Order: sequence, then C-alpha cells, then structure tokens
Amino acid sequence: MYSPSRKDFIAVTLSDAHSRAYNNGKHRRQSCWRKWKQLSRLQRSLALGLLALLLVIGLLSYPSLSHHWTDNTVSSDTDWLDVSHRALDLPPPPPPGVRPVAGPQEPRLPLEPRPPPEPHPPLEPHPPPEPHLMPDQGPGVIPAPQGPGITFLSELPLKKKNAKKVPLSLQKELNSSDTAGAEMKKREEEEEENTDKKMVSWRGAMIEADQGTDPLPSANQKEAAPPPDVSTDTRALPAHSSAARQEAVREAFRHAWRGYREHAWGHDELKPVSKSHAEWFGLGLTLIDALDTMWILGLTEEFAEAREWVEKELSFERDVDVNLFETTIRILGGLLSTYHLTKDPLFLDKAKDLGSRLMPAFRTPSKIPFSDVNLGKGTAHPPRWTADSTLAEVTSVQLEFRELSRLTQDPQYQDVVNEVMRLVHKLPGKHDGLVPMFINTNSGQFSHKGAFTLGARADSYYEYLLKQWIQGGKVEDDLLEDYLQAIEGVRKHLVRQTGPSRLTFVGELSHNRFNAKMDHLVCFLPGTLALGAHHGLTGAHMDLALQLMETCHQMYAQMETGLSPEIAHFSLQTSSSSDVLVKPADRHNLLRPETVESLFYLFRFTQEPKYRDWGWDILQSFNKYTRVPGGGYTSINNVRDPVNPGPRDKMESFFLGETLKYLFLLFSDDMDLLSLDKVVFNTEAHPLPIWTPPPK
Ligand code: DMJ
Repeated sequence: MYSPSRKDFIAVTLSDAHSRAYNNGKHRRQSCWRKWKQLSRLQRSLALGLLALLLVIGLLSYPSLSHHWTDNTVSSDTDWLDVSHRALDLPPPPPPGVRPVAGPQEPRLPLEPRPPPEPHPPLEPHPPPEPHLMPDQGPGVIPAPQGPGITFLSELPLKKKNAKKVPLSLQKELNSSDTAGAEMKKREEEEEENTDKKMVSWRGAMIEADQGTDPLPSANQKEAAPPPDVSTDTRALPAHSSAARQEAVREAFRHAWRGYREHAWGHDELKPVSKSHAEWFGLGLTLIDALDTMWILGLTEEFAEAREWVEKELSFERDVDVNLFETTIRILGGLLSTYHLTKDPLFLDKAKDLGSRLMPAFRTPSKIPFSDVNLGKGTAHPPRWTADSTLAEVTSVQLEFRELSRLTQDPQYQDVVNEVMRLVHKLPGKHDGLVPMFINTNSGQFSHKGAFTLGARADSYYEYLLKQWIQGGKVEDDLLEDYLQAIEGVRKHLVRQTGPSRLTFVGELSHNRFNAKMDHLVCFLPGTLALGAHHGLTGAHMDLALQLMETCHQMYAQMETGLSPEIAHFSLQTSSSSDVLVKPADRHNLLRPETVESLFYLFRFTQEPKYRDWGWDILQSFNKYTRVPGGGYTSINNVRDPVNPGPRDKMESFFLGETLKYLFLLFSDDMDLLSLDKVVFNTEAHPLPIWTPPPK
C-alpha cells in the first residue's frame, strides 16, 4: 500500500506554492493593463512625456556621476602612493620627519625587502644522521656538538670580483688551460645572468630576491656533475657576524675539499695547481686529518663519503715506512678524536690497528723511540744519517697513546710513552727547563746540546707537558713541574722586545748567543700559555700570552699579502724602521695553523673581538693569495709579493685538520662547543677528552 512520505509531502507543497505565485503574477499584469486602458488619451500622453524627459536627464548626467563613484572607490587607499610597496610586501614609507623604526644604526632597513624566510639560523654543527653515529652518553666523553640542523646555503658562482683579484701567478695557472679559461668565462656569464635574476630594483636600491636553501648535492650527484667553483652565499647574514664568518670557513673548507676530492682522493696530499696528488705515507693523510673538522663544521655528506673510504679502503697492512710522530698526531689523533665525536667504532678499530703497528718504534736500547716504523713489516729504524730522534717528536705522541690505552684498557701504549717522559724528566743537559733539540736512541742522552728554541724540533715538547697534565686531570706533578720550569727558562733566556715598537717575541739560543729569530711555529705558545692560565697557572703566563699574540698578529699584518713568513727576524735596534725582517729563504707560507690556533684560545678566554678580526683578516688573505681556482689552497713562496706570491703546488693536510678548524671555532659563539674544560687538543688540533681524575 502506498503512503506519502515526508519527501512527497514537501514536493507537493512546493508545486502548489509555485502555481499560486505564477497565477498571482499573471493576475497582477492583467489588472495593470486594464487600468492603463481606462486612462484618457491626454493622461496617457502626459505620462509617456514625463517618462521620456526623465530618461534624457538620466543619460546627460551619467558621466559626472560615474567619475564621482570611481573616485570614491580609490579614496580609501590614497595613502599608498606607490603600489610597488605592496608588490614587495613592504610597509609604506614613513611620513616626512618620522624616523624609521630601526633607528639610525640601520639606515638601510626601510629599503630592504622582508627578511628571507628562516635566514639560515642553524649554523652550528648538527646531530649525526645515523644511529651508529650517536653521541656518547658515557662519562668523560665528548658529546657530539649539539644544535639545530644546518641549513646549507645554495652555492653561487664564483664572484667575478674575486676572480679578477686572483694574483698573477694563479691567474697564469688558470689561463694556461684553454678549457679552464673558457669555463671561467662561462661561469662569469652565468653569474651575470644569475645576478639579474637575483636582484629586484626598487627606487634605485638593489634588493636581493629570496635566498636559496638548497641542500648540497648528494655524493652520487657530485659524481655525475662536479659542482662548479662557487662561493657560498653569506649575504643573508649580517656582514662580519660570527655566523657569516663561520659560513665563510665552511665555504673555504668545501673549496679545499673539492680539489682534494677531485684530484687527490685517498692520497696523502693535494697538489692543487697541477691538479694532482703527492704521497708521503700512502695513507690518505689529508682525508683522515680532516675527518673531525668535517664533523665539527657539520659537513655531513662530505663526512659520510670520507667515512666510507676509511671503512673500505684504509688499510695499515702495508710495506711502508712512516714517521712515528706525524702518523701519530695526524692519523692516530684524527681517528681517536673522530671516534670521540661520533662514537662510531670503525674509527676506534682503525686506531687500535694503527697503534699496535706503531709500537715497534719503541723497541730501542734506550726506550726513546726511533723516528720511523714500517707498518707492514713491524720494523723500526732511525733516519739513515743519524741515531738521533727529534725531541719534539718523541715527546709529542703521548696524548694519543695514553688515550688509546684508556679506550682499549690495554696499558702497553701509555707505558711506552710515559717511560719516554720519565726519562726526559730526569735527563741532565736542560738549561733552566729548556731542552736540546735531539735525543739519541742508543744512549738515551740529549745530543747537539747548546741550541734552544721553541720552534721546529722542540715546540710541541712544551705544549705536551701542559696538555698531558690537563688530560690526566692535573695530577701528574712531574709534568707540571717541567712545564713551569720551562716557561721560566723561556722568559729568562728567550723573550725579548723589538727596538722600534717593543713587540715581545721568543728568540733562540745557540751556545749562549741570542738569535732574534722566531719560527711561525712558535705562535702556538700564546695559546698554550693562555690555556695554562685558564687551568689555574699564574697570570704572568697570560700576560706573556697577550704580548706574544700581538707579535704573531704583526707577523701577518706587516706583510704585503697579510700572511706570515715561515720565519721572522726581529730588530732590536730602536733606530730600525721595521720590527719584523724577513730573509729571502724564509718568505714562504705553508698555510700553517699556529697563529689562528692561539687566536682561538685567546678569544675563548678574553672574549676580545679583535682576535676574531685578526683571524678574519688571515682567512681573507688565504682566500686572496693561496686559493686555487677549481679547488684547493696552496702554500706560497713569497708573502712579500702580492703580485706573484709564487704558488708551491702543495696543500698540507694540517690546513684542513687545523687551520680551518681553529678558524671555525674562533668564530663560534658557542663556548661549549669543544669546551676547553672538557677537551684538550692534540698538536694537530684533534680534540681528545680530559679524563675524570681518580678520587683522592
Ligand atoms: C702540524 O703538523 C702540527 O701542528 C705540528 O705540531 C707542527 N707542525 C704542523 C703545523 O704547522
């Protein structure tokens, strides 16, 4: 049986209403017509005439009314004198006499477009990408640097300005290859094109468009298309901000790494000018020396690729003679510090393997190690011409071997190096704590006595006295005693001031004759003295550190290239026109780290901005005179000749292991990043943990 639903009811109701309305309208139209017909002819004519008149008046008045309506529409926005503000999302300019909000110190602010979204804030190293690289949770171990993830800036083509400033000799190198020249030209054209795209002109001001935040290409992409020679875009960061400077260090590292990766991958050193490589030990020296720097700088892709090489390619089972000291500070130190930063057992395994292969060096009659050891054969020997070892070399492997023992719980490593320190501690022949430069591996006695320096062959002996004391929790009194005595010896016999400007420097002593000569290597000393003062030693050490820091700075600032020579001579005559003199044979610069190392320590302890500025100047000079187009930095022959500094075609591994690392740390605002209360840097800038002292 059918029963109407609610839907049916609504349909019926709607259709009734519709027909009612229709009928009503029809009815209304019919009654109007009837009424019109009932009017007289005169009445109808008057009504029609009136309608026509109204129509004419309406047509005549339309233009002025319509104009008036248009004006009214715009009047609410009359404050916007220039709609381009809106296009750029800018606030309207302030009325005359109103100061911009930013105040006088930022006069350009009203001309700037909106700040780019998230302008690269996370500039600190970021947590590791893989679980096996998680920071250590255990006691006494360095946590991986914390911080938000790094935003990699998109890389822009090499600035034309820079290209023009390339010194003549480097330009020659560039021009020597037609391909390279053509590439450079193409890059310049691309840059011009890019510049056009980047800029938006607004009332004469050139304003940057959005900043890119593209990540670096992956390792695979790199293989397919090697990245161009580019400079990182730091324009979004305030000029001279520490973040911008850190970014500039990253950029320098990437540039150096690009050269190494393309022309020297897995080899010891890059020869950046000839775009080839050099071998010293055949152990990928630069790659390993640079591992922890990449980690600290947050260069995760580069680090991952290098790690893979260590895992798959690095083998110490080789018939190769290596220098005990260099291999220890650069390779063993690099592996140990990378292990501490990453907690990746790969690096500890490699360190153990290497450490055990270096042990034969200590099998000598005196227990003073030989300089060379064959990793594959397990044999060791002194240099061919002598039975002597260099003093700095045998006393600057201790931090690394002691740490290896702590990590492996195998005392053999620390036993051999502690024995060396014990022997040297009680050895006669020191001069108020100063030590000769050689020690005989047969007799265990100092040789070539009478010459004292804090430069080559002795430098890191002094450094490691203090640093071992700090590493061990400041309980090994013999180390401290030797260090304090040595610094007194330095003050008494080696410290002098120049005649003209009273610059304090550390000279040398040769059979009681003072020589006003200072190696650049000695510039580690301000940092070491400051570190000692920080750990509770006398303030007099800090005073000396500050004075020596000024001198090391002058060794750069007074050179035409802004780069220090390898050795400086100082004038003691007040009448002399210059404090710093450079002999022709000493004019080279090897991209050494000691001055920026000390700047890092002094900034950490004083917070004086000038130390950062000095470091920044040095980085600029490296970029101007040692940067090789296409990738890499080179040692140079002549720091006094800015037109032809004379590239040497060699990038030392310590440029990546030390120089750039210390520059990066110098510009870091995070004083807990590798805190100097928690880590001690070995002489190759590899941070190792300070041990928790045993309970007393
Ligand atoms: C580095 O290998 C080490 O810093 C060493 O102690 C001295 N020489 C170089 C850097 O100049």
